[in-house]
Amino acid sequence: MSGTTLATAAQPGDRLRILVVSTPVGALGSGRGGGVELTLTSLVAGLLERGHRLTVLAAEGSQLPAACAGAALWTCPGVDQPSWQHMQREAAVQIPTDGLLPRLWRRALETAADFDAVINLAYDWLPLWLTPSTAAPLFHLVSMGSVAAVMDGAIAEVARWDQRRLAFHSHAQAADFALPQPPVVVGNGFDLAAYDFVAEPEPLLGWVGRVAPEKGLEDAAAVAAQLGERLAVWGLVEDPAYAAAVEASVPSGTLDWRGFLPTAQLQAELGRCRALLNTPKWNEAYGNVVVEALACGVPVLAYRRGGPGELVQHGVTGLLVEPDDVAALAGAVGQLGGIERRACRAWVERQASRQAFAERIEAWVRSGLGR
Ligand code: HBI
Repeated sequence: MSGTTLATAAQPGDRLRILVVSTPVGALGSGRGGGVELTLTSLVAGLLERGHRLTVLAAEGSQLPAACAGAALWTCPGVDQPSWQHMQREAAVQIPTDGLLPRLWRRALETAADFDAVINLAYDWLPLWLTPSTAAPLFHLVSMGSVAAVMDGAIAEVARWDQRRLAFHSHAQAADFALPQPPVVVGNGFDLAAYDFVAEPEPLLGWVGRVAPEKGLEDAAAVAAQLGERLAVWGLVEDPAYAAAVEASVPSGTLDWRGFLPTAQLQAELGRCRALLNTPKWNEAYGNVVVEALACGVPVLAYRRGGPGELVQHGVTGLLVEPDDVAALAGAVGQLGGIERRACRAWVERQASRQAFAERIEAWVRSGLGR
C-alpha cells in the first residue's frame, strides 16, 4: 500500500474530522451553487455545534458565513464545472481545461487520510466514480433528482457497491435512482433564528424560486389571475424570455416582481403572505423555499410532486393538489382557513432545524463508517 495511513476508525460518540467538498459550480457566496450553499452552511454549522471538526474545500473566492467560522476553509482555483441543470439527458461528462472539479478531488484525495469522513455536496460524476476505488471514506449527499443518464449510472454503481455512502433530501428524489436498499433520507436544515413568524398575513399570494421553466411560475400566475389576486414573485430571473412570457400570460399588474433578495429581506416580505404557491414541473429534490415559507408561518399550496409533495403535511401545514391542476390549486386558496399558521412554524422546528439536520447527517456518516 502506498504511504497512506488510514485514519483510525472513529468510534461512536467521539468527535469526527470531516472534510466537506462543495459544488464546482460557482464559489460559495456567489449564489450560483443554488440550494447547495444553504445545505452546506446548515450541514457545516450544525456539525460544528455537535462538536465535530470541519474543513470546507471549495472554489477560489468562496466565503463561509459567520455560522461556519469554526470550520477551516481550503480553496482551489479552476474553471467552473458545466452545470448539469438544463443539460440533455444523454450529455457526456465534460472536464474543462484547468477544471475546478478535478483540482478539488485531487486535493480531497491527497488529504483524505487526515479525516474520518469526506462529504461530497457536488452533483458530479468524478467523486462518485472514485468512491469504490479509494480507501478515502467518501460520502455523497445527492442534491438533485435524475437529470442525466451518466449521473444515474454513477449513483447506481455506488449504490451497488455500498449504498450507505449515499444520502438524499427526499424519498421522491431518491426514487429517481436504482437503489438496492431503502434510501437514507436526511431532508435539509435551516437557521430558524433567521426566520420570523408572522401571525397576521396580508391578502397576498407568494411564489419563490429561480424563474425558469422547471419551476412552473406560469401556473401560479394563472391561479392569481383566475382569483383576481396579486402574486408576489421573489427569485433570480434565470430565464428572461420565460419570465416575459409568464408576465404576458396574465393581466398586467397580476405579478409583483420582487427580485432575488437575501434571506433576511426575503423572509421579512414572504412572511406577510397568506400562502405560498409551489408549482414545480420537475422532480424537485427537496424544496428549500417551502420550508422558508413554513418557518415564517406561511401555509404552502403545492403540487403533490417531488420534495414539496413530502414536505407539506396536507391539511396541517398546507394543501397538496394533483400536479399541474391549476383549477385545483386555485380552489385550495379558498380552503386556507383551516390551516393554523403556528402549525407551519412548529413543523419546521421539529423537522428542519439545523440541529435536526446535523443529527441526521451524523447518523448517516457513522452508519456508513461502521462495519
Ligand atoms: N452541476 N456539474 C454540476 N455540479 C453541481 O454540483 C451542481 C450542478 N448543477 C446544479 C447544482 N449543483 C445545484 O444548484 C443543485 O444541486 C441545487
